[in-house]
Amino acid sequence: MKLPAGITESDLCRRLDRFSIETPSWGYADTGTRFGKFLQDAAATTIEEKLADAAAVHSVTGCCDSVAVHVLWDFPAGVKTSDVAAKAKALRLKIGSINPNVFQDQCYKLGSVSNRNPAIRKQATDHILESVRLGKDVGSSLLSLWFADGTNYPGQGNIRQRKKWFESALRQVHDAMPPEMMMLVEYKPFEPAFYHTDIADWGMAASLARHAGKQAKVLVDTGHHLPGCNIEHIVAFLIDEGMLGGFHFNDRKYADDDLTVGSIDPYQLFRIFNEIVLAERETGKDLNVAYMIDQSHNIKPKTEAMIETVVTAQEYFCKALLVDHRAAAAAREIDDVVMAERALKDAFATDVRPFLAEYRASKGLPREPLQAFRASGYVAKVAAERGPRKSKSGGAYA
Ligand code: RM4
Ligand code: MN
Ligand code: MN
Repeated sequence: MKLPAGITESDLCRRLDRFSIETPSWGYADTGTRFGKFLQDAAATTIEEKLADAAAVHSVTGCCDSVAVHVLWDFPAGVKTSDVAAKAKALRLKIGSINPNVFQDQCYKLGSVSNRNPAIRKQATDHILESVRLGKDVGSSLLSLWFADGTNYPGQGNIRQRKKWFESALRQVHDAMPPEMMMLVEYKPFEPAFYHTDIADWGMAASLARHAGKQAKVLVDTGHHLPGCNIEHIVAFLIDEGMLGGFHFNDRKYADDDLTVGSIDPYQLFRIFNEIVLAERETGKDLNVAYMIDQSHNIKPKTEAMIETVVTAQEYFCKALLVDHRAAAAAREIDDVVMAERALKDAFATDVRPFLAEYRASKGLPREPLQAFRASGYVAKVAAERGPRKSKSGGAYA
């Protein structure tokens, strides 16, 4: 494997040791499209089952000991936060980002914090404030905010008024956060709203985060851009502004498809990691960025899809570590566009899988996480336990 000048294999290993990626509790559950939901016997239903699956993924990959939770789905009435925290700890996991849910209840049909009705705005803000408290209880310092707020028709809402409601809600939440907590503001251009989304892009998210306060940054979900968007450019820009807070990784072809990472455009994933590695090399320190997965595996088995994604993310991060940035910079100095690009292409083309297999073996992990997971029989075991408890009807669209 060709290494960039001045970088050793042990440098790569040390950086990989610090590369971890959070898996989402909802990625282990039965999900679907708006046309329906297909159930898998092995898919998790309760937070206990989701944590068990996350632990199984971590046991073969070694780099995902943190689990994102969605408040409404994971903490229904009767579930105690202290129990969840204790269960996670027993499995050697941490509860990671806290995701409030202000999009599912009937009252949010016309918006949450930008709803015209002050009582609904208050209900939404109170739920997010409750999520801040929940984060404190489970030892999480990340509050991850995604809003479905938007309108379907021109004239339906006063866009500037809604912006002001957003500013004041996020400010209020920010003021309630403990000093170690970070607020991540996620953007999405469309869906479920189809005319305008209140936080449609990274610029709006950055503006709202700045209004909220110093502990607020932008969350880039790789599935939340219009076709053709240059995501790594956004990433580089946000890094330079000190506003990049984290990622929701997934892949897409058309919309917010939530496919496994790298399945459609692995070069894009590599280019994103390349911007991160370049910035880290320039400053000599790791970026403080939360790497998270946000996927919904409707066709693939949940845990296998998660392992695939984690392994792919690790591979492409490793490839980005192979970019000879000095060679690229030297090529730029003489306007040699071809060789500057070549530095990226060479790294991208390198097969890092044998190196990563050795790296895993050196840590007592399986060389091939997916194969080891299949051999463990975990899916069949949990399917036998969980399957009979599930209703076989699936979920209808209408
Ligand atoms: C949204 C967005 C959020 C996620 C929900 C379930 O499209 O990506 O991050 O929490 O889906
Ligand atoms: Mn997301
Ligand atoms: Mn999404």
